[in-house]
Amino acid sequence: MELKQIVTGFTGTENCTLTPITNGLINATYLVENNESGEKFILQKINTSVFKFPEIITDNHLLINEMLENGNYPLKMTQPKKALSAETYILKDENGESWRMVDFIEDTKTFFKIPDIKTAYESAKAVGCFLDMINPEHLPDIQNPIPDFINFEKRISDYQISLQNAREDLLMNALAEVEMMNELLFLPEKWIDMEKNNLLPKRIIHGDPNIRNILFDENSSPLAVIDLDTVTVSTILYDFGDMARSYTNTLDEDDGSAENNFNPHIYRTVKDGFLLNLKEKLTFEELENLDYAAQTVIYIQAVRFLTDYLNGSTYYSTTYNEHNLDRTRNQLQLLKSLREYLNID
Ligand code: GN1
Repeated sequence: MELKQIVTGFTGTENCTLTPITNGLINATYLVENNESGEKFILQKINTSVFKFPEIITDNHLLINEMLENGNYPLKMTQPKKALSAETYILKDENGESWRMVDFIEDTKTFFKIPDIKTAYESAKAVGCFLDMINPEHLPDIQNPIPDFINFEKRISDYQISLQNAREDLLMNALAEVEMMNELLFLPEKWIDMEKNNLLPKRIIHGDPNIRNILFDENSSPLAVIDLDTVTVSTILYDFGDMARSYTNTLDEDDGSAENNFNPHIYRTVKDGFLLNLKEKLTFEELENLDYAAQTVIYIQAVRFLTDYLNGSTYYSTTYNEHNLDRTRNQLQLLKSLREYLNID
């Protein structure tokens, strides 16, 4: 019922066909097809327990688009759509849920895993190009959509609180993972120190450049970098690390089977693609710490999944009890394999 009102609020008619799209772990997404005009849109219910101020998302999105439009950006961008009824990009339904719409880019596909080396290179190049174009103009105007999203000190303290409060059975299931977290705690500690000592320049970053957030054409060439919800000001090492984390994984993110799930060729390629536009612009510390960043962002992602598991899985959408534990295992296996490749212990 509410959905019809929302669709009408954006398109002017309730005569639309809605198809759910399962891609992200946070927001609910639908493809909306206007049966009268044939136009297509993407409609999302914003998870407001994560994004407390949804307006920030569209404010940032519009600023990013402005920067891309002013540059020679070779990729497409999505445009937020204003509601017809009000001067706003966010509509609230009668349950207080927040909705936003962006236009739909035709003839695209997405991947959950990188299919081959070429796609890895082109995707990393696309993200590098995106980051190059959105810096540094408007840096002071970008708002932080999720407080402490990239605050690793807070991530670790949240994890420690979850350990103290976890149900006994969940804790017992995760003993091996908790042990590995303890052994590698020095990874985020170094990051926290570098930030405290201002060694990492502040830049506008994407915040979630995983493979699911790139749209490809039929030849698997990147067409658009999407999902600008997490755009914020932080270190660019986060984006490199998250991209490396997502692209090098040979398994689905929730496949916890103990195998080597890291692809070293893709890792080297991702670095090359990422640095193509950015190499001359990054500082010595940034360039020196790419391998370290990849490890640390994987570690933090594992911490986030494990924290959620121990808290009873309230943050990430899950379809079975051990889902977040499998995701944790997948990340820790990836981290172990990356460290083996880098010849560390
Ligand atoms: C979430 O929204 P989605 O599914 O693209 C998460 C990312 C994680 C990712 C792990 C706002 O991304 O930070 O890296 O899951 N987004 C948020 O798959 O927490």
